Amino acid sequence: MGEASPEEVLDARLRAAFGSLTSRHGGGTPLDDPVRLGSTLTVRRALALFDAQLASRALDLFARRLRAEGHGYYTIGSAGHESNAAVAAAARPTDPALLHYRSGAFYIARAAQVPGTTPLRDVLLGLVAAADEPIAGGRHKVFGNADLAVIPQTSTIASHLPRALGVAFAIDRARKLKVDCPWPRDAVVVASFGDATANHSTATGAINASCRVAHDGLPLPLLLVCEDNGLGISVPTSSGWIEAAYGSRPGLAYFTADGSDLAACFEAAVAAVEHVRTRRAPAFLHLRVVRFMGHAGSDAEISYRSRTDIEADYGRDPLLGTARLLVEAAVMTPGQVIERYDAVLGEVETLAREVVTHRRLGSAGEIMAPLSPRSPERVAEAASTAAEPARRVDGFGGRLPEDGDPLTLADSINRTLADALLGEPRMLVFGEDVARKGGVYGVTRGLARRFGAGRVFDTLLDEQSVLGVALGAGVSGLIPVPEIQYLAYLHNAEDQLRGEAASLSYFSNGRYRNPMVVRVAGLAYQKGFGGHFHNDNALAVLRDIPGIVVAVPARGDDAAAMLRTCLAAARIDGTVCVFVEPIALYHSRDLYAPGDGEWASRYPAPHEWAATHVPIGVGRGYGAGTDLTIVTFGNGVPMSLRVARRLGDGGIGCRVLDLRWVSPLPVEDILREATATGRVLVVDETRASGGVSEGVLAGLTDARYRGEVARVAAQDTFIPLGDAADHVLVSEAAIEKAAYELVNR
Ligand SMILES: Cc1ncc(C[n+]2csc(CCOP(=O)(O)OP(=O)(O)O)c2C)c(N)n1
Ligand SMILES: [Mg+2]
Repeated sequence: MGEASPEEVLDARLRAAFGSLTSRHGGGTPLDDPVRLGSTLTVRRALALFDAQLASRALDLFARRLRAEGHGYYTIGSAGHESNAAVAAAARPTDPALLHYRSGAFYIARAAQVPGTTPLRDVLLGLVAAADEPIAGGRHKVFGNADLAVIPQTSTIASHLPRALGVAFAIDRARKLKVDCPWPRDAVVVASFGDATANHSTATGAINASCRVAHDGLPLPLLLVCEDNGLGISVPTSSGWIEAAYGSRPGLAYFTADGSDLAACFEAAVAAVEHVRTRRAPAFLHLRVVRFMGHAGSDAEISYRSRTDIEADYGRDPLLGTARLLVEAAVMTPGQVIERYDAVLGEVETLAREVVTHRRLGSAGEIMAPLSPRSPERVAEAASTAAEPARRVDGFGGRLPEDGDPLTLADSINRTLADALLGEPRMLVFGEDVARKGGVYGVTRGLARRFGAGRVFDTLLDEQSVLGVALGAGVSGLIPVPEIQYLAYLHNAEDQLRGEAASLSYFSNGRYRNPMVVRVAGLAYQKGFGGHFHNDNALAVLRDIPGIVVAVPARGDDAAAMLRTCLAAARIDGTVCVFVEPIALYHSRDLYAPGDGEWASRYPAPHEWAATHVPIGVGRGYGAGTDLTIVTFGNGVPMSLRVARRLGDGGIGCRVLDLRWVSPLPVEDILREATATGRVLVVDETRASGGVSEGVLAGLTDARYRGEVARVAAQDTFIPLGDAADHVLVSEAAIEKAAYELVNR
């Protein structure tokens, strides 16, 4: 006989412990009596929560069995954490919840409050990656359900906490702005996570931001639930650390309970939820729990934990704790407890046998369908619709931008944001320095004054929190337009875009979306502020995120149209858009010669918006020369246009294609323009390795383009300070030289 598996051991220990409880005779304790003297937990509720706890445990046992049989793909369980069911009982099923992967009993207890739900089946479908699993559709094993207000999480620990902050922020902000929100006005956000996770910078950043918002007197109804089992896989969390770190934070009320005592957990959870709901202020609920069966199916915890420690945990099994409560209240006998446990195991077994027959995802098309849906016609229509004329006149203080002088890139973005704020009451503009200062480059100047601090506001200095507010606002019915001050400072928060924003629709089969347009000031060549971090010229990190749209406008009129497109795509399709604004072009007016004004552009009036609409993935052509096609974007556009004029003077006819969108690339335009001349020079201000030109060349290769190709791109380096930058960036001289070489091949 082989050694017993961890699940067999846990099951046997629990049965033995149930059996050894001292039976109290009596029975018939009224269902509405307290389960323990002085407790607010009634017998009725304790029984319901016990069912959720038992069911969660049964799912963990069957997750392992399904894995062993080759049907299941996930074995991280909730065993030992099941007192989190009490948190669900203390909250409402309409309170948005972002759950730890061990919050299974919470999920089941919440579902039990909503008629018609099938939580056990949901979880089992997730374990076997069935295509009809109700949230991720077989794309991931998560706790999520739009009917239960459970927003699904990724596996990246702590990455849901900035979003939780954002959802909490959005509830009261939406009410203040009188716009619709999917969550009730007095909702509380519940976000659970582990003790090791509580140390992650993403967690500490989000918790710090919550404290700060509360400190500033703004509403932030967020309940942070730390399910502290004392371990992060194999690494212990020092004893007392969670309480030391979070027990006395400004603005953060601290509650704690022993996770083996359901009544104590319920009371603490009720107090914590009450605090958050009535005061609209954050709280930290610290549940001290144990973890059974190691971290996951393959983890042999005996290699890093002592037998004594492992042994001691069995005495703190929350299922045993609840059974003891019920037996001591003479609600059940030990025999009845075991009968109940067996009944739940039987129920899960029957469901498990059934779910393995369900269909799995069957094609790339099916898998990718919810990634980033697009409805170009509806987007075009929405992008062409402005606020009422009278509102615009009022909003622009009587000076409509279309009646004024031609505008720079920066001013066009400013007017477009104003127009969008006028037309879309759900839209928010925020970031570091965007409000009072009006942005480092003045792009958001005047917007805070005109639209008020409720809609245009400064955030604290934490890009993860900036994007987290956007994630939470987007999923709460608002249209966030966060600003990242410089491209180089997106990187420390990039996972909020990649792991969270871009993946939400995918991992929720389109049930949740987080529309947003992230404005990022970026790219090189700016003279005011030198060095790499203000001249970051790399976009690879954005281009490889599935589903997102990355726009790089080079001139004012394009910026206006493209920003309207991005905002419309966010509203209509829930698209995650990144709008990269070339800093060096913000204030350019001239193209060929000082004073020519050729890089400024008239702001189109609303009746012209439809005709000037720029769809996602459509570039802009300049010229019709037949000798050479220059494919470029951003700062490369004015440089290439100047070179093209000089080449023209030398008898070489050029056409220039501005990609405008670096993701998705305008592949059709590239091919058409390339074929027209048979010679393509890609002018790429991003780096040779990982830069945009790689995508352009791959697009040409994929389409079996047979003509001549060359490229100029920036060096594979960081950008140095001062004029030394010119040695590593693409220059007009280099473009011109490469053009001659290509034409003379
Ligand atoms: C950002 C990140 N780093 C590493 C991991 C790998 N990982 C998964 S769970 C885990 C430990 C988490 O411990 P804790 O937060 O205490 O939760 P527990 O599993 O103990 O409930 C780690 C390191 C991850 N998922 N995400
Ligand atoms: Mg832990």
